[in-house]
Amino acid sequence: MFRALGTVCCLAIGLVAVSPADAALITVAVSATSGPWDFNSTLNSAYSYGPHDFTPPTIITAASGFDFSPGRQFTITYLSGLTTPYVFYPFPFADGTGDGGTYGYLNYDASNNPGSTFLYFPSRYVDSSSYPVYLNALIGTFTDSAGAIVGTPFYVGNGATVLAPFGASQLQLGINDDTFRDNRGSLNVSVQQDPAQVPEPSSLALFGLGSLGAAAAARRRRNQRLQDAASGSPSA
Ligand SMILES: [Ca+2]
Repeated sequence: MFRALGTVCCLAIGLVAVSPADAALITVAVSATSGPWDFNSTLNSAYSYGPHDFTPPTIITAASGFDFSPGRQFTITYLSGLTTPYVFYPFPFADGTGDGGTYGYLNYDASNNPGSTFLYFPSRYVDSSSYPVYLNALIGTFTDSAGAIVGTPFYVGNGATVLAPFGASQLQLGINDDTFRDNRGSLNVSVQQDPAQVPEPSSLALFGLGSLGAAAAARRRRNQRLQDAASGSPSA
């Protein structure tokens, strides 16, 4: 009977589906004046860009329900909004391509090139396989809780799917520019994370019950063998 109970419980464990936790999804605004990360002599000192006139990045943390464990996936999607790299100039979209309007040199290939300030853009530190990365494109990076870059900053543009590197505790978003104080506008961006597959409490309970059943069956068989040995009966 105990053996049968253990078998039933073990079968039940196999039949209980894992249940997803709630998906994390938020919509955030990224200001045209936001740099994707801060830097100074002690923070991200190897990742400087422009004359440092940006406002703080948009920061997404675990407080919004996201899991920054290594390898967890984040999907970043441009929803709406426009920015300008100069006050009166045409409006680029999140990929920096602009509206193709009056000032045709929007789509400026910032990539690994210096700007009019002779200083570089955040795109200098993005994997070059993403080039060209245009002026005012949306850029992201994972950081630790102090804002120190973890892994490699990445191009987002109209959307990107990225994996959290080891040591990450937040995701930061900003704009690819050198001089930020003359920028206008903002982008609306969604950040989504598919739920991790975690066992339901009921399956955990069944697992415990199954273990108890199996242990009881083993104990009963052991006791039976001891009794059989004491009585001289052959053991099964
Ligand atoms: Ca600018």
